[in-house]
Amino acid sequence: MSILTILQFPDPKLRQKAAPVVSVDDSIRTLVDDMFETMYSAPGIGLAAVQVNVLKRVIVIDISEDKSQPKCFINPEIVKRSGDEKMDEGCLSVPGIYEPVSRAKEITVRYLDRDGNAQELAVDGLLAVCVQHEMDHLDGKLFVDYLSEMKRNRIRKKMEKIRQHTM
Ligand code: K2U
Ligand code: ZN
Repeated sequence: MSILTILQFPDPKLRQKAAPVVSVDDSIRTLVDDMFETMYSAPGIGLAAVQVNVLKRVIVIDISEDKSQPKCFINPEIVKRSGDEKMDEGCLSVPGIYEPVSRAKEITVRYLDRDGNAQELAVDGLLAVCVQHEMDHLDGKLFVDYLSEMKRNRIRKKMEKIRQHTM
């Protein structure tokens, strides 16, 4: 297994759109395993393939305290959403920034699991937030896009300054 490099905002590669997975084969399962290892090492509770510069519709999530609930969603689609809830969000591609974002409170998501089986799952709470956050990544959307332009520019400048100092 490998720890992959996580793209950092404002890298334009984070704005790429991922393509559907045609066949859930061993190469996809290796990607999933590498994404879990990368996510746990960050540490984070979610990761989308676009964040590691892979343009496939794959996300991994584990909101448990003890890495006991790994969930992989391939070609995820939200088929039902209800309510709305505001929650502070962070992102491994925008480290150190946490801002409130409104999203659907409950969602039902259809996806393929790591064996290629079709699944449907109704979720709420942090898991629902995370699924929506990661699915945005697959379309090149970041949680900072829900903030004001002024806030987003301030975050962009901060990240660029950090990047210059670490080069
Ligand atoms: O996309 C990512 O970078 C993963 C996020 C998942 C997340 C998004 C929104 C709200 C919570 C989590 C990272 O895990 S952000 C780091 C983090 C870790 C634990 C709890 C909250 C945020
Ligand atoms: Zn993120």
